[in-house]
Amino acid sequence: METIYTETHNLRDSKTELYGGELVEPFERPSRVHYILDRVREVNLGAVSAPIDFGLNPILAVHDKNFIEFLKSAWSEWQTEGFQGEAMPTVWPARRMSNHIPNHIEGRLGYYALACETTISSGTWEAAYDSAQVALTAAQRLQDGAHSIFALCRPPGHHAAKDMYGGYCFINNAAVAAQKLLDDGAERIAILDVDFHHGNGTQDIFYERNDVLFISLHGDPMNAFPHFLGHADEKGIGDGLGFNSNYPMPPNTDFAEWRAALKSALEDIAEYAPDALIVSLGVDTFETDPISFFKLKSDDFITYGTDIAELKLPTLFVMEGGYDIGEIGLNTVNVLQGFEAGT
Ligand code: OKP
Ligand code: ZN
Repeated sequence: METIYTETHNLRDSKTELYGGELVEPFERPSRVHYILDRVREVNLGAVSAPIDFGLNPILAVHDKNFIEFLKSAWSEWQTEGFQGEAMPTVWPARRMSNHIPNHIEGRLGYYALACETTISSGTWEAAYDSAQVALTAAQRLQDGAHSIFALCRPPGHHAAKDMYGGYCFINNAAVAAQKLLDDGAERIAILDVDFHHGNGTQDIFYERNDVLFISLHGDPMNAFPHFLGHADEKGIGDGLGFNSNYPMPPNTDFAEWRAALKSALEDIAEYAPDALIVSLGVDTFETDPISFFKLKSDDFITYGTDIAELKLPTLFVMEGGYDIGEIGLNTVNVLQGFEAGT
């Protein structure tokens, strides 16, 4: 399997994350991808190739233009204010407040953020832009006939909605890739989100549409980030009704229970008969992930990779989360090798 990768991700190197009331070194850090790339090379998974630049239009096909303009200019606006730390919101349009978009950067941060742990700092936009180009290049490979492809995206994307960033995400890489496949002739795309966290951004983008089936397996939002989306009763609206499925699961969910949800999701995908499958691949379901509460073991990642291959669909793996950095390479590449073993 070929991997699409660019070292530009290193430009996303923020120094702070608000966690437990402290500013800590971010869990989502450059070394995550270094460990994954090391493992890709160690097992000779396949070629590692640079992305092609598809420009801004495919990003604007799923994101709000003013939101993208905001992401581009936020860091320089913040610096212009003379602030010394990284950019983070301190105020939100909470219940019963106005939805006018403020002029001041502090107001616009609150308007466009869905969470405040994720700072904007030097290089954030450049890295997020290239992360989307990695996903777009991977989509192009599927269009060119590849059966599977690995988009080693960083920063991740699945929490980014049409006009919201947060949860370490800025541009929704999986959604941008799905929209490219549709715009270039696909009729139906399925997105399977196996990251520990609910893919609220992807759900938001496609919630009223039936040309993308979105299915997410995740920690119950009653107990886990993003806390305000990802319940089982969110089924889509309008044309999208029946094309969104959530499988929230409780603390300490083990692989047997998780795999039962996966099997149900795979049946729904098979019935939908998409032209291609996009897997939002987060390995923060691992038993020792520092911010998550599922109990998957390293070998389980091989097993479910093989399960996914049984669909026999052209498959694009998009990297999302995973924060036990010592094992992130093993667990991620286990999914890809499991998939290849089942192909
Ligand atoms: C991004 B991705 C845990 C706080 C969690 C944000 C998590 C973002 C996860 N106490 N904060 O889905 O892996
Ligand atoms: Zn996650």
